[in-house]
Amino acid sequence: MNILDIKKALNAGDITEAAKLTQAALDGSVDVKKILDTLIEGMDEIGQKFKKNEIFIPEVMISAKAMHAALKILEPHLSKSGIKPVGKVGIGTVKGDLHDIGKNLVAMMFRGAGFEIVDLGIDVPIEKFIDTAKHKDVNIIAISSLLTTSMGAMKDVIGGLRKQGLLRRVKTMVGGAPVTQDFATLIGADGYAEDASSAVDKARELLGLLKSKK
Ligand code: B12
Repeated sequence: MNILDIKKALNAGDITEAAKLTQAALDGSVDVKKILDTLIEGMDEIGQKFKKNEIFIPEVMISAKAMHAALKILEPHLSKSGIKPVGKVGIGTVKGDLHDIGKNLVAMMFRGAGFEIVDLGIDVPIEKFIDTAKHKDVNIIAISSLLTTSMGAMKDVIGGLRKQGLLRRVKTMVGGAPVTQDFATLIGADGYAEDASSAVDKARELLGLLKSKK
């Protein structure tokens, strides 16, 4: 088999094929890290296409599902081979807000880029974000808001994290349709991104995995 076919399966959103090819690569003794890198590259390409409006949410969702199917097969081998996730992100939609499509998309792209995700769900109380930062060993707390009425709670989450001294070791990211860079700066968030693939770039930048584009 050609390992690049895995990328094609991701692009086509072919869940069965992505899983089958990942298993075939493992059976053919292809290095686990190489398989993972190929998958991540594939998902990055999908993220770029999404950014350029060449593909849309349904395609990204289905490709992300194919990625999940491949990662599920790879997961036990990854832990055996000692490859560490590139970072750990606690993500949730802020208190008062039930929108989760964008948040899920961001979480999927993070997973695709090799991050471990703690998905806190929707309508997440401030204390739950703080608890996650305290006890779950995350590098980033990512907060989503789709309502102008729930945006203020993002500030409270960041304020709560600051009060507890957690901002020394945890970075914060905010996003969602009504959120802007100006708002993010105003509430003291470390990062803002307008879409899921930029969110991955920003997280890499915050963790020093990518040089700042500034
Ligand atoms: C789908 C939807 C719903 C669904 C949600 C289903 C679900 N499971 O999510 C339902 C029907 C439940 C719903 C309910 C409501 N909704 Co609604 N909803 C929408 C709608 C149409 C689409 C949102 C969406 O999923 N977009 C697609 C995703 C992919 O985009 P996204 O969320 O923006 O995410 C991207 C980026 O923002 C970013 N991002 C998102 N999160 C994060 C986080 C981080 C850390 C980062 C870096 C980036 C990032 O990356 C994502 C991917 O690229 C929007 C309209 C719109 N155009 O936004 C209204 C909208 C958000 N809703 C609105 C309203 C008013 C409501 C209700 C109050 C309606 C009502 N009267 O009951 C309720 C509120 C319920 C609640 N308490 O939350 C308003 C908000 C207005 C405002 N300014 O506050 C909007 C804008 C519609 C409108 N024009 O009036 N809604």
